[in-house]
Amino acid sequence: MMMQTIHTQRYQSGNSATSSSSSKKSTKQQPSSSSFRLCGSGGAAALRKSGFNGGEKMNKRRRGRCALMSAAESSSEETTGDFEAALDPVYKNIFYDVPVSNNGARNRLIICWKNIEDEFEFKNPSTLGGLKSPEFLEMHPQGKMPLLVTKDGQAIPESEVISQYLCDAFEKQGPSLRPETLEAKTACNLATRWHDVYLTPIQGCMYRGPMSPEVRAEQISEIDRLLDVMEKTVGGFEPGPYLCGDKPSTADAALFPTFVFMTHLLPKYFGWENVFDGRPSLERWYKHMSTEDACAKKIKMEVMGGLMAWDESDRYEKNGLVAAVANDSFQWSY
Ligand SMILES: N[C@@H](CCC(=O)N[C@@H](CS)C(=O)NCC(=O)O)C(=O)O
Repeated sequence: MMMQTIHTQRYQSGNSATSSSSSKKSTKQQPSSSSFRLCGSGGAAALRKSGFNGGEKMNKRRRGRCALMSAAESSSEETTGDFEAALDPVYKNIFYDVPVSNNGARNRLIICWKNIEDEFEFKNPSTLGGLKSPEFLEMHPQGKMPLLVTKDGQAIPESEVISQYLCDAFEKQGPSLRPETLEAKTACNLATRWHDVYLTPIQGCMYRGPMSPEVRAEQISEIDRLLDVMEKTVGGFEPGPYLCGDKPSTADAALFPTFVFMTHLLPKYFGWENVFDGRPSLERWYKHMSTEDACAKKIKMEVMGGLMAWDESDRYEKNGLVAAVANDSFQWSY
């Protein structure tokens, strides 16, 4: 989706430094070797520009972190411990996103379920010059949101990777968000996979343009097919109330914000009245999330704020969506 600039209060629009009220030391987070690191000059500049505690404190922190990492790579645990102790613990994790972003919303839902909001500063990617700025690209080579920069200076792109990181780094806080049985785990992984690999790459057909009417209609039809696939995947876990049993999981987090998009945009712009028709498990689940789960309700409001701002703009006239759907030689509702 295109970046937009709706802000809730939690999102910082400037480069303000992290508040020192965050100084309580929390769950220790160790960087893994496979992700993007910020010890190169570009990454450090990005951190400085992002307001990741600019100035001397930040430099001290960065020197400490980079020294820590090179020490950890080449030396003993003892040395690593010394550097760790020297670090100033006032920093928060920074989460780059905007409220309407469904991919980021899955992470915000997990942050809410785990009640760890104080550990994060929420920032609009525009505070780093935007998704395609060199500073942002240094940390997220695909130039997309969300992006998590941990207080240790580890940049973590990709929402599902961030979800799994949150579950591990904050394992002891709140629900585990990982189903207990093998069957439920597999179903949840599969539902997430259907969503991430097949649904989100085409979700733009519900709100983006320009796009040929043929492609848009084909992708709307594919959404219909994928809804059946997902219904079948989670159908055995009645009565839920979550997708794969009685507790929420990372799959609920992954799917829910995209369902907020579908249940708003498909009836309103495509005349597809009920996306749950013939999909009772998904219907029951979505109703529970929207009405009973306090965190899901909150995240829905954040996403809806962005969608309603799109409604109020002339976005869909301008991008050709309205004209495409007026052409009834294509099928738009199922
Ligand atoms: N696979 C990525 C998808 C990220 C993605 O497409 N994010 C959208 C916002 S929800 C975005 O950044 N769009 C702007 C763009 O692609 O330029 C993830 O799960 O994080």
